[in-house]
Amino acid sequence: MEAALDIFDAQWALNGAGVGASRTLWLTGIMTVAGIAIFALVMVFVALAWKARGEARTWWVVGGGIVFPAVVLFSLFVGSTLVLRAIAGGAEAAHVIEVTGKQFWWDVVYDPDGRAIRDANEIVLPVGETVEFRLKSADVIHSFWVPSISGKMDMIPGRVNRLTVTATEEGRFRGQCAEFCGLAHPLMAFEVVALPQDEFDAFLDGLEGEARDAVTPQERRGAEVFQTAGCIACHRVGGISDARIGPDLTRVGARASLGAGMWKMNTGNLAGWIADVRDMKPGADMPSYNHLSGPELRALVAWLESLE
Ligand code: HEC
Ligand SMILES: [Cu+2]
Repeated sequence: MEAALDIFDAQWALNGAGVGASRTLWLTGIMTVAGIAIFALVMVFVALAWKARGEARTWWVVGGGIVFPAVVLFSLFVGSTLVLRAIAGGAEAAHVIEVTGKQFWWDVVYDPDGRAIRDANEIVLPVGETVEFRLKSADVIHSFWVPSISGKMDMIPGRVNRLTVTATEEGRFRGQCAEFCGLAHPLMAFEVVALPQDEFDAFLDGLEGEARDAVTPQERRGAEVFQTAGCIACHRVGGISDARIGPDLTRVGARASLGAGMWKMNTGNLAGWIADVRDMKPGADMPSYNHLSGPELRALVAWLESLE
């Protein structure tokens, strides 16, 4: 079984694929260089104070050991506060995306005040536009983090935290829950897809409304199994069911990953997920369906894959 995205490639704070990430990277560079230079200078001060005698020694100690660090720390504090403010935004956002952390996956609503288009575990962004994330939690504290694009922000039950983000490069990036939230916490990831504006608009239009109809007899059989096996108690599929206990599956077949950024989306993994979810993602709050017959499982998987 193949994992979804390569962590060392797609979840990397040094990519600088977003405004927040680039500024943080820049600040990290300044802090590192300044840190090394200051360390060297302070060592020089120590040596000078060591050699000096009487009043001169006091001056080196007070100047090099108190005044100098105070000035340096204050400047770095001002610099990082400015960067933090720039990152935290307040900027007028072109789009709002609401993301709710749940044990152990992500509920996504585009344009929550308007069209309220639902999805899960994959977040599509328009490149070059400011996006305001409204971050919530349905259970415990999670933390929303896409290192290549932006800094992290906690998701706290009963609160709405805002994070303004601008992706500056097209691509596929990995996000990860950054606050221990239970057994499957390290397996609570997601994918961010940064697309040109027109493709983003087309994506949203395609996602709105009902799922694609079942066409082949096998797909129709799969849609039936989805209802009789009880999946509808937890999952929404536009036009078929409206439950919100588990991830929205209206376009599950179009997602690149399965199990909240964990596995590659493909036939084998999808069948394995349904038949034995506990094995695919220990801690996932979904029952295993190992009692489904082979043909039932194959039909169900064929239908889910057709939902794009
Ligand atoms: C009791 C509620 C519940 C039932 C019933 C249920 N699921 Fe789930 N399902 C979940 C939860 C919760 C998750 C998220 C697990 C995680 O990633 O931590 C999930 C995840 C999934 C995913 C992965 C989605 C993604 O984007 O990664 C698929 C596919 C899925 N379920 C299919 C099914 C099918 C098919 C059935 C019926 C045979 C079913 N589920 C029944 C709760 C349920
Ligand atoms: Cu979490």
